[in-house]
Amino acid sequence: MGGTWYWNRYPGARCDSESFYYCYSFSEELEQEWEWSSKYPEQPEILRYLEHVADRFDLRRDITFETRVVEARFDDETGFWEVVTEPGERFLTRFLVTAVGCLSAANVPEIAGLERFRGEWFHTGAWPKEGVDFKGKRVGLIGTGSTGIQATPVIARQARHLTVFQRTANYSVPARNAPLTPERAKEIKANYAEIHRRTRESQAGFPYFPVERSALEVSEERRQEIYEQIWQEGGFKFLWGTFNDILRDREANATASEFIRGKIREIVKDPGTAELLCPTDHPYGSKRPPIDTDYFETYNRDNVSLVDIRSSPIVEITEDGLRTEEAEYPLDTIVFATGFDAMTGSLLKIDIRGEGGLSLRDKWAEGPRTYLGLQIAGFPNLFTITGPGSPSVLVNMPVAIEHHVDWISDCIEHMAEEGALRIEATPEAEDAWVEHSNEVALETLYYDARSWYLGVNIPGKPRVFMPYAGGQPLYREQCQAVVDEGYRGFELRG
Ligand code: NA7
Repeated sequence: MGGTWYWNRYPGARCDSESFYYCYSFSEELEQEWEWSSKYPEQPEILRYLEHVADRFDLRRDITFETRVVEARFDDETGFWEVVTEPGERFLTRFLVTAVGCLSAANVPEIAGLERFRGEWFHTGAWPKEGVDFKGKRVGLIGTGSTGIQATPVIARQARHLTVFQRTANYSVPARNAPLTPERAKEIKANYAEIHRRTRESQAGFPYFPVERSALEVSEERRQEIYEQIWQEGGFKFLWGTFNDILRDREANATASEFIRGKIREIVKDPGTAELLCPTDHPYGSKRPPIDTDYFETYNRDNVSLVDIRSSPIVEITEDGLRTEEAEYPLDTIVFATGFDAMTGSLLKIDIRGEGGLSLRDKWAEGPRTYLGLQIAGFPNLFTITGPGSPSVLVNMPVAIEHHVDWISDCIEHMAEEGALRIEATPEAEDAWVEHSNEVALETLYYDARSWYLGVNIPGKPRVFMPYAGGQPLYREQCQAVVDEGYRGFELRG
């Protein structure tokens, strides 16, 4: 139970969206009875919330655990999907809805020698339930994405020594986590309807009021004041609540990127380490922006060192540690915070076959193609919750998920009313959506980074910008227009 929040139980795992809007909005009772402890809850608390939801709505009886789906085949004649699980059990279903997660297929890089390592190694996205004891250990951590940035300070406090292997320096903004005071919790509970409304109407699913100002229209002094104020507040607001062109205009972005680099140089005492930690090869926000608790501060500890594997790449893992081109690092434990085969990885692990035996792996060989991120031409009655081509990972996830769940449920209900048994995106609608998605992505700075949004982190994966970058309002408007025009772009058959 809990998906992402079941598997990612690495030290420091917590949500980067605030608890009161990283939650479900479908039940007022649930909102009122659940008590969040803090602004950014830790993984165990989110998992407890998801378990509570399952119990409260009596969902467990409808869930089969410990069941890996390996195949799904559409039968042209009967119009049913046949779903096959690992032990070979078969299920027939009219509709197949995938909710396999955008960031669930762990990426353990192929580094020579891992099999002969005598210590222990772990991927953060498949963390052992019993936890890992770092006490007295020399730990190596590979990866400085959101996960590595959350895990570093916590592991550093436990380990004898922590060596962070960094390929790309990353921007990060302090989370400023704090307990939710009873007054704040009360205020939130009194305003949930408004909070949810704002999350649905905003660009990225956060309840902040939209900012209309450009970073380039204010004076240098005012700009610094705004950055400083929101840096002190902390969180994603630095991207969405400072200026409206940080993700669209290189010059505007440069002011935010430089502000963060200035903060890194202020925080990190050793100038050489500070320079290594300063990102210079991509604009802030063009990769998923992490938020942190004491990440940069951690490099001031005596038991933490940073190794630049961009200038001196990892060559191999030995029996006793890790060797780069320049040096060898003896280690007891290696932590891979190396991310995921994002957006398509979990779907393509399943052998999905549509009409005429068409394989999804073949169809997506050059990158994912969908209509609205909800359906794939050639795969009738298959719906993909937060599929590629939808805002998904660019939006606060529960908001994106609930939108899709509602859209899909309404669609199936509409079909029942109409007596339709089959719905399928037309190839023309899919082509137009892919074209539109590419156009809106080109208006942003997302192509300026080597990110998992583009699949660059996985060797051999096609370089395609996978989420929909047009923002929630435009996306929701189009999903609604499609429905209003009688499911335009879909073919419905009796
Ligand atoms: P990310 O954001 O994909 O970060 C993975 C990190 O691991 C990143 O710093 C990578 O460097 C690094 N990496 C990946 N492969 C290698 C190899 N082979 N060698 C060295 N370093 C490597 O994953 P996260 O788990 O941090 O975050 C994923 C999302 O989950 C997050 O954005 C939230 O939405 C939740 P790179 O930058 O590619 O040079």
